Amino acid sequence: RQLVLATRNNGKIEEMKHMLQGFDIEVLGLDQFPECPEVVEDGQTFIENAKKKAETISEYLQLPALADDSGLKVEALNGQPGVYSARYASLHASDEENNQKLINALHDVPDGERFASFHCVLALAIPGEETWTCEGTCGGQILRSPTGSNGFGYDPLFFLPELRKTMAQLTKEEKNQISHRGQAMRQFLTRIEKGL
Ligand code: ITT
Repeated sequence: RQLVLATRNNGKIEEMKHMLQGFDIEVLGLDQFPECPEVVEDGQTFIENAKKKAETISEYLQLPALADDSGLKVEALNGQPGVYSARYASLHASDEENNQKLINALHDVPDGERFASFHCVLALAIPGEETWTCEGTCGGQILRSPTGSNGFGYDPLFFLPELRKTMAQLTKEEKNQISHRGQAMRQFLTRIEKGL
């Protein structure tokens, strides 16, 4: 059973591969298919973008493809950056640039009002079949400065009050147990018991 991970984000790839360990699946990456088309993420929702990424890659390679569209919704910013999380500061922004923009945007927001949630939609496209999707979310608060060096993206600013740690202070196992992506991946693993 082959599965292409339809993402170029190394942070996502590491977390997804970790959860696919021990399953009877040959996991392939887009780096093995340099001729694959770039997918333009022009959807207004995580679901639209996840489907588009999975379906484009699956149709092109004629293989099952799993895509992840995810991001951070900040309450005080009316849900921004949302689907624009990867390009919040600019089109090819680094994680550090995006984090700095978020710190600046929330400068005047008091400590009790810094709620945010991570969202992850997974889409599984199989040639000739209807695309399957699922979703995971995880709530927390946005800090004023980064803490921790694990994970990726907004993890160093995302504080989990119950654990009194940021996402970036968790190991990969700990993050997968609670994260938006971990929750979605567990649904995906249940789905593939029915076959790929
Ligand atoms: P692909 O489209 O190739 O998968 P991407 O990085 O462009 O890669 P998205 O459009 O889904 O992916 O953007 C997701 C962004 O949301 C990501 O770049 C991070 O900034 C943020 N993000 C998603 N999951 C995260 C996580 O677990 N921890 C921290 N930040 C996360």
